[in-house]
Amino acid sequence: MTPRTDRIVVVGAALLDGGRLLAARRSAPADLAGRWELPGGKVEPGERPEDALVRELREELGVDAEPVERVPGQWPLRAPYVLWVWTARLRPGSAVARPLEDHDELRWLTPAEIWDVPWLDQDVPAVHAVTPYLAATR
Ligand code: DCM
Repeated sequence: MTPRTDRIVVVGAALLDGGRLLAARRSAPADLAGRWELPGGKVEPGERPEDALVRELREELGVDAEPVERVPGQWPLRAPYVLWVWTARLRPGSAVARPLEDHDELRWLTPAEIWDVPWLDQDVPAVHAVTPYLAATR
């Protein structure tokens, strides 16, 4: 048997607005429900990760967003998934973010509030990596 070395990239957005970070509470699946994440999802075969990010934010939050920069690092999720994160911002005229598919609540967190929500365990290191970017967008 050949060892499985391929990974499937899950993109996550550090969506920033006015120095706040958007956190999304998952409503499904049951083992993740109630925990908070950087919204995003799986990159489809042949899809650019940045395009997947824009698509996922449109599907999940109803917003028109643009990726700004890749946050260095990658964080293992349940195999074979690995999380890559981009900072992102709302395009002018975008709709207001609202939970549509996999989430039941959203919060725009100030730097002081970042750790007020129970993030998914696997998102915690990514959220740490994102915190320096909050000050930069104020
Ligand atoms: N996932 C995660 N953290 C994120 C985004 C996604 O742990 N910030 C996980 C949840 C799913 C998988 O990645 O197991 C695919 O995400 P989705 O179901 O949103 O496509």
